[in-house]
Amino acid sequence: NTISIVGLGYIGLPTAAVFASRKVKVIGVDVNQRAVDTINRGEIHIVEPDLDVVVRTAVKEGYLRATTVPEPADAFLIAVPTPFKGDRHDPDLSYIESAAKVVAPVLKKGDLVILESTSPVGATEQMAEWLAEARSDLTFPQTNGEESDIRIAHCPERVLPGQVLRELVQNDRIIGGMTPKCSEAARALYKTFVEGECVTTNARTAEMCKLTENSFRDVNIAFANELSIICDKLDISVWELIRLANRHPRVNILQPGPGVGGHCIAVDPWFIVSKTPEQARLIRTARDVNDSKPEWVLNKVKLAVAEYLQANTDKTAKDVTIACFGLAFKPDIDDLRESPALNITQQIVDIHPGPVLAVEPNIDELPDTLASKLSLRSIKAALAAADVIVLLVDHKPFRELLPSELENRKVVDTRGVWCK
Ligand code: SAJ
Repeated sequence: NTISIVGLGYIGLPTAAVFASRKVKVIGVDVNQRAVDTINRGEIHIVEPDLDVVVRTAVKEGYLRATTVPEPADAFLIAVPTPFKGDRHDPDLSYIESAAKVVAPVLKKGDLVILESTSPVGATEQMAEWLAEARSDLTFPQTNGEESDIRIAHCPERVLPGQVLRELVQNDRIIGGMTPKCSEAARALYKTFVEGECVTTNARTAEMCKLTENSFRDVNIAFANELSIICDKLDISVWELIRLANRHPRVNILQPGPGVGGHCIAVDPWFIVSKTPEQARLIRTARDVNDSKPEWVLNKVKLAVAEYLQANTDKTAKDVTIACFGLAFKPDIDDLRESPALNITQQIVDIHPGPVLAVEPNIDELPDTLASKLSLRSIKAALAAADVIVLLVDHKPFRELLPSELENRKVVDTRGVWCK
């Protein structure tokens, strides 16, 4: 059996590598020639612990090969991005559409096509339609049910960045076939490497299940973020409050922060909202609460600068050095994409007339857009220079700092690392 994985990004490449590590022949397909060349050299173009070793071995042993042009295979896994577009945050299915159009010509009777990309409800049916339009010589589940030539399923990924290789194997998997036979075919495929349970359902439920998981997390983080704003008004430590409330056996509040980042939790709830705007009231409000948190933090930083100036009347804003601790979207990773910490730092750079420093122990260089406006410093150098410290990510080295090292600085701690 040969498997083709279309889209070799954060999900597609680890999935390809894990199949290949089980001695399954994998053809990886991506539109990005540089990514394809990198993989064929046995290297990787994304950051994920241990992935480099697995890819190197898979390529060396001949189980994994990448190309920009799809080739025939027995199963196709589509793992392309599904961003949103416009003010209404409507899902953009154009990557799925292109993937379907390039895969269609190489399909043959008996093949299985799986959509792994996080998708709005109905996307799998839509993908099946795009495939059917391109191949009138084959039959598809939406018209031919169990008798169709091609089997189609939605099997959303649910792995945590930073833990992808472990979670791919260990997590339970939701398998949503367009028919029961489609589910069975997909389940047999995933069983090659999934040690968790492969639970079958229909495609629409599988789509909604993935969106629900990430919306659940978003709503819960929004609750924590709203509490932090309420507690600030009422002069209560939100960190202590949550610790205390969580001693109740049925309460488990998440942690407030500077906002919600990453490529999933801040996006997926919109796929529910855009389909059912009248009904998805809480889910929409949670998005708004989390999206407005960076602005609230920015105001806290302005206030800290004002307080510093009140206590140091010989100085002006130009003399105040602000150090931003952490740029990544969550702790102990180097991923800066969709990061509220990065967004806040950029806004501070734009409004503050004095020096702004950044500390990000997980990267060696700043992105080009920031490099001219901001200096990357070590923890020690930033502590020595800073008048105002803004803690944005609870990276391990920051958690290990002693309170005495922060003395005489104004601190805005968005993660409760130092101000407990
Ligand atoms: N965050 C908080 N407070 C918390 C927890 C998280 O502010 O208590 C913030 C983080 O700092 C980060 C954001 O939320 O900015 C998202 O981080 P995360 O660790 O919650 O999730 P992701 O985006 O890395 O991965 C999520 C996971 N989904 C769930 O846990 C339900 C993962 O399992 C999914 O596979 C992934 O989204 C995805 O690809 O959809």
